[in-house]
Amino acid sequence: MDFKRLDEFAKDMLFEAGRRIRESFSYDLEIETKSGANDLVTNIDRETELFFIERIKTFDPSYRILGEEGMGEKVDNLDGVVWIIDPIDGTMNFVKQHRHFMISVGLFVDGVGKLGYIFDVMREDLFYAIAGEGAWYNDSPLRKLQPVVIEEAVIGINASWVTPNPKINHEKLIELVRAVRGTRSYGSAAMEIAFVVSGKLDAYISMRLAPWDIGGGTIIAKEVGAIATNLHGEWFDFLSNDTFIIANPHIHQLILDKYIEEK
Ligand code: 2AM
Ligand code: CA
Repeated sequence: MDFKRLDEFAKDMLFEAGRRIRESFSYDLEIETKSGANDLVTNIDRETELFFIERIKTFDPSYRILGEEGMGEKVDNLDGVVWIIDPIDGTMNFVKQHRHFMISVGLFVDGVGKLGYIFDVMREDLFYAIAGEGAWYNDSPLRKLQPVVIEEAVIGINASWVTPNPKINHEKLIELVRAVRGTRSYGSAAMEIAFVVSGKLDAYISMRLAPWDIGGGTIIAKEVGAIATNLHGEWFDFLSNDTFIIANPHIHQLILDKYIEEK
């Protein structure tokens, strides 16, 4: 496969999707809730996913699309070429802040990640990777992650996991919050992953992420030496939701061993 050509195709598609989303602020958003009051979707999420499906199917009708909004065919395996897409990651930020939301795209061939993109729509900032060739932030190559110790780490975590919750021992996470230099919470998993692969964060942890939240980011992670696993230290099937950690390789195992205790 010609990944250079696919990379150019993917970037054109992302930049145009970004333009459309930015223009959408001039008309009304239709906002609905999905699984709960803080799980939002808008007409723009759906329209953007449809735009990707139309573009990709025009490029090659055999390609399949696994998108958050389920606007394409049902995808229950990763045979052949599958694009895993979140048209807007951080929908609450999109709705409330008009910034801090990303488009996340991963191209998988027979289940192996080949091209990964995280696009910050309002800043027009692109983090991306071509498997085996490297990763970039716009035109600048991303470096391999440099060693970091836990005391100097800045980690991304949502405050709700540090309160009593059914998924994880929050007391241990409090110890982690005390051990590190600082914590951040941006409200877009793809943005936090983009920050880890570019060294702006040293780890990001979530109890509940879907394939489209992490598909593109895990491909970029491999190129810079960031380690992405579920909280058991395992790789993902990219078809179901899972727990998630991406971290600098020097602290990934330490965080799992010392600070993570799932219920
Ligand atoms: P979204 O905006 O695409 O829904 C917010 O903390 C992060 O978690 C966002 O990346 C958000 O993605 C994701 N998220 C929110 N609700 C989710 C759910 N029910 N399952 C998986 N990821 C979710
Ligand atoms: Ca989304």
